[in-house]
Amino acid sequence: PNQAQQKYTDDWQTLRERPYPEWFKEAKLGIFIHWGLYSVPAYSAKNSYSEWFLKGLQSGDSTRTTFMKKAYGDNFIYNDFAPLFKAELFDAAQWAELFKASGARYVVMVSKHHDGYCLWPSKYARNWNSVEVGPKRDIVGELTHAVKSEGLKMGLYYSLPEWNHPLHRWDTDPHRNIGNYVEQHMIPQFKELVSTYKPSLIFADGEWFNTAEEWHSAELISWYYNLLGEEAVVNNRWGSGSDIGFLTPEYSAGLEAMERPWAEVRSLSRSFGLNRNEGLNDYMSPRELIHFFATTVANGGGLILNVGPGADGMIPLLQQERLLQLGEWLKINGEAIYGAEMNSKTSEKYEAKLSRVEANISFDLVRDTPGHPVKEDNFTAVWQGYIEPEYSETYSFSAEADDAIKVWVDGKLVVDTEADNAYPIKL
Ligand code: FUL
Repeated sequence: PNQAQQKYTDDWQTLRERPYPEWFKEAKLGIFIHWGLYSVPAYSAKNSYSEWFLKGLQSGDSTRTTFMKKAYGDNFIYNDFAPLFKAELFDAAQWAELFKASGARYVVMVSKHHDGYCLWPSKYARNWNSVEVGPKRDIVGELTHAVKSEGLKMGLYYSLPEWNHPLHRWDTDPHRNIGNYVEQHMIPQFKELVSTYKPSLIFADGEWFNTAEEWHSAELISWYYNLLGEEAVVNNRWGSGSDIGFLTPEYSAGLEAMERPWAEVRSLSRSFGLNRNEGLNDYMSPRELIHFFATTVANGGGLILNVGPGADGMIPLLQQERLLQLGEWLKINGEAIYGAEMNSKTSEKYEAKLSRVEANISFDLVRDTPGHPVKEDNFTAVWQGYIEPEYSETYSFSAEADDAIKVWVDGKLVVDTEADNAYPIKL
C-alpha cells in the first residue's frame, strides 16, 4: 500500500477531524433497505420491528411465537425461513431506478442484520448467506452494481453483533467478553464485505452493549478510510467512546439542529422490515412524508427513508408510490433541499433565502392538538424585503405531521395546506 492509503491510523482524534464528504452533506435523502429472512414471516406487533423476529422467538414474545405456530406449524424454526427467502421477483435494476426516481442520492442496504444472515456469499457465514441458501444470488453485489449504474452512492449497513453466533450469543449474554467473536469472526467478515463491495458509506449498528475499543472500531474505520479515500463516510454507531460519524436519530419525536451532520432513520411505518400486521393507517401519507423530510432538512439534517421489500423481492406498491411522490416533490423543490447547509438552524436559513424577497410574508404553523388546534407563535414569522417580479422560492421549515401551514403574502392567504393540500408551497 502506498502512503496515501496509509493516511489514517487508529488515532481517534484524527479520525474525528476528518471532513465529511461533500456528496454526503449535499445528498439529504438516502434509501434504507431492510430485507432478509425476517421478510418471510414479515410479522410483528404494531409498533415493533419485524426484523427482530428471531429475537422475539428467543425471548418468547407472544405475537411472534403465536404467529410462527399458526403460519408454519409447531416444529418450524427460524433457520427454516432461509429456503423460503426466494427473492424470485428481485430485480436490482428496477429497485435502483425507483430509488433514483425518489430523488435519493444514496442507498444503504442491510448486508447483515442481527440474525447474522448475509446477503452476500460470506465465507464467514457458511450456509447462512444468500448465495448458499435462499435466493442463491449475491444480493449485495447485484444491488451495488445497479445503484452505481444509476449514479447513486451505495452504502452498506452491517450489524456488529449477532444474536446467535457460537462465539458470542448476544441474545443471552450481551456483556460477555466479545474478543473471540470480534477477532475471529467480525473483523474478517467486515473486511471481506467492505473490500469486496467498496461501499461509499458504512452504517454500523448493534454496538449498544460494548465499547468502541471492544469492537476495534478505530481500527476498522481507519482501515476503511484508507481503502476508500475521501468519499467514505461512516455513521455514529461504533460503541461507547467512539464519538464519530454522522448522527442517526431513529424515529425521532422532535427533530432539531445537531452538532454533527445527521440523518434521521425511519420507514414509512413503524417497522423497518416489512410488517404485514400494519395497515394503511400505519403508513405516512404523502403529506406527512414531505413535511417530515422538509423538517429534517430545515434542521440541518437528512433522512434515510427505509423500504421493507417482501420475501419475493417486490417492494410493496404503497412504499413505491410514496418514494415516487417524494421524487415528484423534489423535482420542484430540490433546489432548496440538495446542498442546503447542514446543521444550520431553521431561522438562519430562511433569513438567507428571504433577503432577496419583496413582500410581507408570514408563515403560520397551526399545531393540531386533538380538539384544540393551536397557533404556535414560535413558528410564526414575518419578513420584509425586496423581491424580483416572477420571483419564486421554496422553503422548508419545522413542522410535524399533523400541523397545518398557512402562508400570507401582503396579508393575502396564498397557501393553506388544510384547504388545498398544496405542495410545494410556492409564492
Ligand atoms: C436498529 C436496529 O436494531 C433495527 O432493527 C434497525 O436495523 C435500525 C436501523 O437500527 O438499531
